[in-house]
Amino acid sequence: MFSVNISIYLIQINMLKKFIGASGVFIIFAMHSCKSYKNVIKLTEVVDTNATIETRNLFQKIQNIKDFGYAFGHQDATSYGIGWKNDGKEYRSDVNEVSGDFPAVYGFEIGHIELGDIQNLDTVNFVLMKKLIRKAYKKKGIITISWHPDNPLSKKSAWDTTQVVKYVLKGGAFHTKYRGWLFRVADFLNDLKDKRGNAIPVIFRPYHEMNGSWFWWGEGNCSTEEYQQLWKETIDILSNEYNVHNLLYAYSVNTFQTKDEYLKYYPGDKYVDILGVDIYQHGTVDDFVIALQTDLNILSEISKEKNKPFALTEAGLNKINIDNWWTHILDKNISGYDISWALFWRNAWPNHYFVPFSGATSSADFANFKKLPHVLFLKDIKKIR
Ligand code: BMA
Repeated sequence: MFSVNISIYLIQINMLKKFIGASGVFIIFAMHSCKSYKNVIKLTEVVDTNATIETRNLFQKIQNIKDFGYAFGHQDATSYGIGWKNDGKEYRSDVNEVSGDFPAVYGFEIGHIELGDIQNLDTVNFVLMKKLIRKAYKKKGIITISWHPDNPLSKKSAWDTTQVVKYVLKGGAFHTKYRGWLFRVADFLNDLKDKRGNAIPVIFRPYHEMNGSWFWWGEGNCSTEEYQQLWKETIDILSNEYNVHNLLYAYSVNTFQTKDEYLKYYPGDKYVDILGVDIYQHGTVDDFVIALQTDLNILSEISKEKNKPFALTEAGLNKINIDNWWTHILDKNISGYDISWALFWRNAWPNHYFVPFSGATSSADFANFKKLPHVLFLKDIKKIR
């Protein structure tokens, strides 16, 4: 109830601004005389102090979602699926074909935008991606973007672990090059506009799984201080220099054992909006369940301490070869936590998919999973503000 009031309040401020033009003095005066102003600011405080109203509203919505359940997300949901690839004319999703509704959360990946390429590292054309982002947003979906930038030194992929972070930082030999990369990222993000020309709010999730050693920004390939500096400089450059104000920032750790491990690379409360964790079932069900319980218990605690929402920012079991995985393994072990969403990885090839397609094992269970009242698909989150 309180959050609804806040949204209305912010909309009123916006309307007032439009009505009285640039005269902020009146607003400040009015605010000072209003006791709840401090609360409004506190609750809608996000990393970017100049974040747009839509971005702040998204943050509020993410916090409200958990009161209803958790939102279901899929990476590249509308870009391709098993046996099809979006040619720009269709709007489909394996999720919709199996369950009768589209995901609530849409993951997109901008790896190779930094190179000025026309398509991302997974061959999704960037013009098409923008179109799909606009469409998902128009339908009231939530957009999250990951970024697997190439190694700036070796020019190989994000998985090339040649040490480079220290050279990318301010004063380093590759800093100018890195700024050029961020310029392209900013250009892409600033071009995400709705019909009215307002920037589409996005949950940006760069430099994820840093506690693993497979990316150039990962464990053992840079120091914790270098990682934190990379994170801060990236945000500062995007927001303060390249005027990107439509982002919430998600810090996303690979499955971990302890609170200390989770916070080892944490760049600070002022630089993180959402706490994330990536957990896949690579081995047995028992191992997966233990990982979910360990990590989500710790994250619940950190989330409360820091007053920040948390999410399962990547998850899945490749090929989902267990009939009742969705209802009996996944949902049973995550529905008791206050996560805002769970995003499942991409349906890339017949041996690399994380959501069932028509006829795949677990399709029937997925349809039942979708029907659970606390599992929120697109039609369900439309109602949440
Ligand atoms: C990985 C795999 C890769 C892909 C990368 C970025 O998990 O799916 O094939 O290139 O994510 O999307």
